[in-house]
Amino acid sequence: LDKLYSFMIRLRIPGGVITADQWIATHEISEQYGTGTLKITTRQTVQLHGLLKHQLRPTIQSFNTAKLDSIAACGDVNRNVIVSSHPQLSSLHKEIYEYADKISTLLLPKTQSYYDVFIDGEKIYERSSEADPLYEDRYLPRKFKIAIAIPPSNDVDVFTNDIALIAIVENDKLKGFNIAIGGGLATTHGNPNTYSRLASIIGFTDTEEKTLKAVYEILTIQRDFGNRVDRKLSRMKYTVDKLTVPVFKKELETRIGFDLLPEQPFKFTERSDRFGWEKSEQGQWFYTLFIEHGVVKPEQKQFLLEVAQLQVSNFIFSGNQNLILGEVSEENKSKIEVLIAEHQINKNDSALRKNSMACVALPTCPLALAEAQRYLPELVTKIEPILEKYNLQEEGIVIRMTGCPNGCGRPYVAELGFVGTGPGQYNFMLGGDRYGERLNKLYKEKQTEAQILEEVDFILNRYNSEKESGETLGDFAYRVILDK
Ligand code: SRM
Ligand code: SF4
Repeated sequence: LDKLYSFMIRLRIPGGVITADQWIATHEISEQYGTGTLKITTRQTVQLHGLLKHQLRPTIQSFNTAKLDSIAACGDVNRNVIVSSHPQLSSLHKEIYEYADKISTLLLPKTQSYYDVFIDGEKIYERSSEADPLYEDRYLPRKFKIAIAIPPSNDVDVFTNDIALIAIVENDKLKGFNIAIGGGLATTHGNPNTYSRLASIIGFTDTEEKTLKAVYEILTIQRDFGNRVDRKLSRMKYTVDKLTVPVFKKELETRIGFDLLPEQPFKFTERSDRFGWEKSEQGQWFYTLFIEHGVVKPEQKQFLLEVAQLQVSNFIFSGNQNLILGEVSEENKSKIEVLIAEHQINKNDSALRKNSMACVALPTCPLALAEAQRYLPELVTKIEPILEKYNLQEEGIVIRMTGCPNGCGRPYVAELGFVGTGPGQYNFMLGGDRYGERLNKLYKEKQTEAQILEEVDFILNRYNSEKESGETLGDFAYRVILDK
């Protein structure tokens, strides 16, 4: 008798947009083959857990029929390309969003084995079986991540990616992208050679051809120079630091055959999602639903199924683990409003909760040392009264938790970050800025819940009485509390 292996499947959805029919398919597949739970990830896609080994092929085949795949959602290849998810914030969203798809396709491994193993040669997408000039016969030394941010929003935490593209828009025209390299968050407890790093901006590209060429060749540099001996030190951030940023840039310019232009000015002024209804310049409506840590609750799942059945919107996953019902016309908006009321979807969640993010951790993640998505809601409930005590309940403080130092919930760019060290214990990270442009620092090691709450009370008390006008908690803590 074979062991009853159970698997997790993660979809590849560049830019995080799917159709209503694809949502219905995902819903049905999760019911038929998974545990019924749908988890929206920090990289704009969904995961299904608890798939038994013999159900893998029918699951992947069902996704394939819905034109969804999980190719390169894991492995030492380029992962899901993410892009700022609020189309109502920029009239150029569609144009910029299409880059996610183009980059994802450009960097897909050419192997046919996914189809051979899971689909039985029955192809929905036509794929060639040519040699793979990018991954060759060795793939990359490690996973690789790319994000595209559309200022003023940094909802994708762009600088935490191996490649960060920042769209530069002037007079309603896309001028090009600032390119940054070498972001990455994971550390390993007890290994001082590992560190989090924000990507360094190396220049600007002003055409699609040049941008795609630069992106592609950055991967070939990592392929050729990355560390293939120690997987703990094999992300591109270490390659960038080993070569140095100027040498990496020089090597890139040699490979692409042109010089990068000087970086262009930009400004991030938000990172969180815009909840509720918002209208785009084109007159379409977008409804952002708060989904705590991406775990779609049963009543939300039923609501979303009924919305999908109306066929009046698409479904957009945000990098903050939330979901946007997009491109709704004026006349169809009221149909969704009826369902919102019927399912009592609008909850009065605090600003802190809406800005919280947690990774999966226990019980499914084999690397978890502590709870995260099952526990952070409880910790937030205990912090809320402290915020009220100091009249800070309107503050959109970014709080994040992960069950281990890999950083899947990006806790190292939170204002209040908690990184699991063991059961019920967390490293308390403090002083990241609100918009994801500064890493936080270790404030207190191995804190229990009681210690965390005591520290939070101490910090919020001082913040309330000593902050400068307009100063965010992260900036205050960095200026005043952290021992630099
Ligand atoms: Fe992650 C491994 C979940 C975003 C850094 N991550 C894992 C695995 C697959 C555990 C494993 O290897 O066995 C987790 C699956 C748990 C489960 O039970 O489902 C897992 N990571 C997640 C997700 C689902 C967290 C979430 O709650 O949303 C995110 C899925 C993203 C996606 O759709 O592709 C997720 N992981 C991230 C991020 C954040 C990001 O990319 O923006 C990071 C930090 C950024 C970075 O890469 O530097 C991240 N995950 C890791 C690492 C450490 C990589 C490294 O550089 O060392 C691992 C472990 C590894 O690769 O060896 C890991
Ligand atoms: Fe698992 Fe650690 Fe990632 Fe959380 S941060 S999902 S515990 S690997």
